[in-house]
Amino acid sequence: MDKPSTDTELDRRAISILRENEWGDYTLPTRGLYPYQWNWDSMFVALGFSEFDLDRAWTEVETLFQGQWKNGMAAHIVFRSDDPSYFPGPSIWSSGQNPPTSGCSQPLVAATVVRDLYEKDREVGLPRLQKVFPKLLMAWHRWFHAMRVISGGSAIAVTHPWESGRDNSPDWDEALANVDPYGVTPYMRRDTGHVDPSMRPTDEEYDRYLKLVEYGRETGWDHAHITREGPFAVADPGVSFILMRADRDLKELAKAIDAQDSEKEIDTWLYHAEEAADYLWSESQGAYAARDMRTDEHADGVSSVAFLSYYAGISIPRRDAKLQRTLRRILNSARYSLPSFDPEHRKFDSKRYWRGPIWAIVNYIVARGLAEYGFERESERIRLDTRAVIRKYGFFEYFDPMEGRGAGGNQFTWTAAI
Ligand code: 9WN
Repeated sequence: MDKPSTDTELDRRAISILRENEWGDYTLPTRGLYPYQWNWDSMFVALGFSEFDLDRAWTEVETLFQGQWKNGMAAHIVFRSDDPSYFPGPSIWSSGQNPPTSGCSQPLVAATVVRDLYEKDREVGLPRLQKVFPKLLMAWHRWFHAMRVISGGSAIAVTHPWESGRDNSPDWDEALANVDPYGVTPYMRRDTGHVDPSMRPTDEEYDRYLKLVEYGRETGWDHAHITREGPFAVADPGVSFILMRADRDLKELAKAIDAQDSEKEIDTWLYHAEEAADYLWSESQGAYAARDMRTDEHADGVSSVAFLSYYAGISIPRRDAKLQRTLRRILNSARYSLPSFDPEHRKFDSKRYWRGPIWAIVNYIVARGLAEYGFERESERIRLDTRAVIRKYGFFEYFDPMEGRGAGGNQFTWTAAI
């Protein structure tokens, strides 16, 4: 691929990747590797489109909700066809939905993006906001707060690593080790036919991912049951902080359309935000860390999503001093920021997916939160490093934080969107 050398060229190339990956009213994460609509990918894509085609941006949001379940969940993948180049496809998930979807959700960046689109042009945005608001609020946010909370607690669980969007993060290692893969139906991976296997999750992880899908399917996708009783439930700083931010943005949207009852309901969710953050805080690591809800054990390493607390609107001075020290240590230990996992940890792997590589979308939201709290230097460093690796290597799915090199899929939509 041509390597763009100026920002204008970089922007032009980014726009053409968004256009090339359009698939009618929605956009593929990249051709070949991911032939369907993915939930949070689409929302970042909408943000990218909003820079030059606001109408198309709203359409991207609207199509995601075609895959919304009656119980409110916006699924993590919407399958409008059955493409043999991706596994697991619609028949494995067997969701019983039309269009077919996967059986879990993904980080809820939607309300934040919808607010951004609305703020770009309120007149154009109002009728579209009014239509999408009940789906977002009445349904999806409420689904998370009802179905992914274990009664008596405030923490938000993910019940499949795919729901976190950070599939093979070390954050799941201990909890995943407790998922017994015995008897998983034999299958053939497709991802490793597109991408170097050393950059992807291992077969042992895949067996467990599939076992969790089989478990969900056997319950008839009873989400409350899966959260309460299933083999995997981990409180994730990523999903939790992104949801907190989305709740705050949803509240502003409720004000914009004068939905007072909704505002009150959102307040009841926000009331538990600090408590949910408390559950994630690990004093020994000086950071927010994933926590297994079956054992109450914290993951023993720091992921980049730990620093999304600012984006979430959570700032607790006695913790923030420590969190900033941890952030500085991590920034100093990689040539390019922000590694998805602590480079000084024994589990760090600079090339393997969510165990070290840089992801432009996470960089964007972490940097946005840091800037909002006045950490301009750190935020700017993350922004410039993101641009530097893209400029040097191209619009890859993720990047090696030590060498900067791109990895995974290329011509990647969300990287172009950012
Ligand atoms: C499983 C599409 C998706 C992203 C996820 C990323 C990866 C899928 C996979 O690709 O996950 O959902 O098959 O590897 O981890 O965040 O949404 O880009």
